[in-house]
Amino acid sequence: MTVNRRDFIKSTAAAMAAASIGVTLPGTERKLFADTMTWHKTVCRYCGVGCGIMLGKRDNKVVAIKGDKENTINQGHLCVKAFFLHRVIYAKTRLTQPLIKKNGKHVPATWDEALTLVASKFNEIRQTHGPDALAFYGSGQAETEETYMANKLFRGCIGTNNVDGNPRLCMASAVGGYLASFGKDEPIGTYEDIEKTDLFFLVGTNTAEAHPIVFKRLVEYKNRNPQVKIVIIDPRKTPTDQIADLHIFPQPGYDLPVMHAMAKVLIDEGYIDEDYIQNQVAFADNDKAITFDEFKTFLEAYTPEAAAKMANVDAKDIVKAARLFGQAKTAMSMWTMGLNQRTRGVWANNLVHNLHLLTGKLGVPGSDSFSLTGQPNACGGVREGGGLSHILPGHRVVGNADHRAAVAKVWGVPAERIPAAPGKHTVAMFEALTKGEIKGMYVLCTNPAHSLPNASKYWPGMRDQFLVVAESFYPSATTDYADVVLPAAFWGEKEGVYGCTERRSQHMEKVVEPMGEARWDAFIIRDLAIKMGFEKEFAKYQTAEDIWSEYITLTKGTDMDLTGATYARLKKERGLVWPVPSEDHPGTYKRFTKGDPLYDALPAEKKQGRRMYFYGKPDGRATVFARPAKGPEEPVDAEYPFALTTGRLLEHWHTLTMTGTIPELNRAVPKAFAEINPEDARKLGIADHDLVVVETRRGKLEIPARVIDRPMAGTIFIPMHWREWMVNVLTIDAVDPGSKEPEYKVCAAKLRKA
Ligand SMILES: Nc1nc2c(c(=O)[nH]1)N[C@H]1C(S)=C(S)[C@@H](COP(=O)(O)OP(=O)(O)OC[C@H]3O[C@@H](n4cnc5c(=O)[nH]c(N)nc54)[C@H](O)[C@@H]3O)O[C@H]1N2
Ligand SMILES: Nc1nc2c(c(=O)[nH]1)N[C@H]1C(S)=C(S)[C@@H](COP(=O)(O)OP(=O)(O)OC[C@H]3O[C@@H](n4cnc5c(=O)[nH]c(N)nc54)[C@H](O)[C@@H]3O)O[C@H]1N2
Ligand code: SF4
Ligand SMILES: [Mo]
Repeated sequence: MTVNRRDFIKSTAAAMAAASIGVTLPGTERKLFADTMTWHKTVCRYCGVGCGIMLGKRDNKVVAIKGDKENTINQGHLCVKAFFLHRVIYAKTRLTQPLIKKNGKHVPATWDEALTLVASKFNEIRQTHGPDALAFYGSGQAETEETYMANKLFRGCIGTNNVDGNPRLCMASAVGGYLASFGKDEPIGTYEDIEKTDLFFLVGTNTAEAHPIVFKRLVEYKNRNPQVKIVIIDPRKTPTDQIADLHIFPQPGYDLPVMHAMAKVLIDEGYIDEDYIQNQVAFADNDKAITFDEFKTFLEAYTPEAAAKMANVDAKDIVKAARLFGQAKTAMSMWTMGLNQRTRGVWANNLVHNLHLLTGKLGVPGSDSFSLTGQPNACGGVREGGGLSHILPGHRVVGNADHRAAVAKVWGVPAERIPAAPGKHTVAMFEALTKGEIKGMYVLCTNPAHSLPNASKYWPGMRDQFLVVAESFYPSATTDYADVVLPAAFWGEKEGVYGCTERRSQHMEKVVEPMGEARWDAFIIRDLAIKMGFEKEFAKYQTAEDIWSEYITLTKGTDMDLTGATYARLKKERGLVWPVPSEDHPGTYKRFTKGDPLYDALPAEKKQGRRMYFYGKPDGRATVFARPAKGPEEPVDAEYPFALTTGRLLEHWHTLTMTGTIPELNRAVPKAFAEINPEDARKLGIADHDLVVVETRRGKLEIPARVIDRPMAGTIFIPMHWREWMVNVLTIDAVDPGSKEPEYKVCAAKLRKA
């Protein structure tokens, strides 16, 4: 069967309202083998939406896939990538044996040879250069159990906080935003709010292509309730745009003033909730407290007219957006990389939270400031599991001695082993690798040679230092540089837990044995640890449940209490939304308010007059921030007059090691392109499909043009997926000073016909 992109779109349009997003209907499972097939419950391998999947097995082979109808998130639906996911298990590019680089070439090795080599190299580096000469670079696609094992080995045994991962490239600004505004990471509400809201505020998210099942729920809800409004702020027209009541197109990197101006209109026109503000909100400049009046004074610079000039938009639209937000009884904001991947990503997050705090549209059904998560376990494994250089499992921080002691105790290691200072964040880690300060690195479930910003700058470090890559597929941009490649069991071949956007942890069943000699990442790390001499600390882990059960003891009594989310329950239920402090607890829909066990346990005097208490803040008040409206690190200029932005397409996943193995998806979108606005194309004499050269201060890329009215004039969009057209030779590696997240979403470029 050949399916092209148009067929996809047409066939699904016939099936449902979410026309262009390729969502399958429940019940479209294969009837073939129905009699001898067994179905197994798991979670989608791809995005942070966290859809439930059933895998059909016959003769120890996965032969079918369908959405899990009992799962509340997707209710049986799947998007197009997921529909082909089971076939990725059997891709020809699966890596089935360990490889060691000899004379510049990868040659097969036994597990014992490979792990002995890694253990001796890591021990030698540790002894000669100290623990900080080693690093672990992980992933929001790894299971919680896998990240937990790596964390224990690197921090608790080797003794370095050089533990970071690709959520730094993705969710770090959202973490920073939640911590600063509300005092605790992760959203307050859940997907349940979608069908209860009056207004969606979508900022810097191409929901239709990147979170299709969320988009589908939004579309269906709006179809049933046409009065529901959708406001978008995004410099690009995307399929998400189809459902917008209002779309504001700011210059990439210049939307902060738009949100300030919206706040100003909300205040000036009386849409704010005085009572809410008085009882649960504080105001601050960057680091010092200010009064509400001082905040109003700050906003004087952001009249709609002034903001419109800064962002190059229409002032009337800003006023309209603010009024829609103000008039709606409830509002739900969603955003993703358009805000996070910016040198002021944390501030951008704060400004969305500001709108909710000023209007009291928070902590009630239908209202939330709800960050969409990119990867399937960025929340679970990394934000909750402590997979960034400054955090520890259970929403703990490295800088806190009690937190270190609590973790060390459960790990059975001396508390002093975990250093008090945070390790290196991603970009700094790869800089240190390139300078030779880090001499050995373990990469798990991510492809940094392709996905890092300004990637080519970091290739020499990967090439010259001792690089170990655990991978399910071969080759990849990163395995090319690896001294040792370890074949990892893929999704479906291993058990574990993923935690998605809405604080929900879900169990994935192991359905089939791994291909060839591939092994589960968590056990690879366990066996490496044992070979490095940490038998006492690691020999006890025999099952996935052993690891999870230990991990959840570290969440007891924290804001993300998972004590009640035992394997026994997770195997039966469709996930649990923390806090879930006991085995009979149903999970928590809204945080910081009635029904949240931490709120309910507060003394009455603290809750007096307050419907929300932000217990992560000393005074229980959330913060509205007066953040200056800073633009991008590299503004356009006469020499580099175009804003280059990068991102995703519906059919493909990141670096194509998975979706690139599916012919149907490749046929739908076979190669990369640079989206160029027709007005720019005309001026430069560029026609559709012409080869063009896009050049930045860091590199040059020859790529086919796609002349289309999607990016606004002056902006170029290039998808991130293809190695042959690697856009990260162009992107800038400047990071947000707070979150250390890189600014993938905007840099300055020039453009010409090739
Ligand atoms: N199909 C598919 N889905 C995915 C993924 C995938 O690879 N493929 N990856 C997953 C992951 S890890 C992630 S992080 C998410 C990402 O999900 P999204 O963030 O939704 O996707 P992107 O395409 O990276 O960028 C989103 C939008 O940001 C806009 N943008 C750029 N600059 C600005 C700006 O200055 N201001 C505003 N307001 N918007 C701006 C872009 O125009 C783009 O439409 O997707 C997840 N889902
Ligand atoms: N230009 C540009 N660059 C970007 C972004 C952007 O918007 N623009 N977005 C950034 C963001 S948000 C993200 S999240 C990153 C994503 O970037 P990466 O994480 O580098 O991309 P993936 O292709 O998802 O890499 C996952 C790797 O893990 C392998 N793998 C799959 N399953 C397993 C497994 O079970 N075990 C092991 N050991 N390996 C496995 C896959 O084959 C693949 O090589 O990219 C970032 N880079
Ligand atoms: S929306 Fe995300 S989680 Fe759901 S099926 Fe698609 S890729 Fe998987
Ligand atoms: Mo991401």
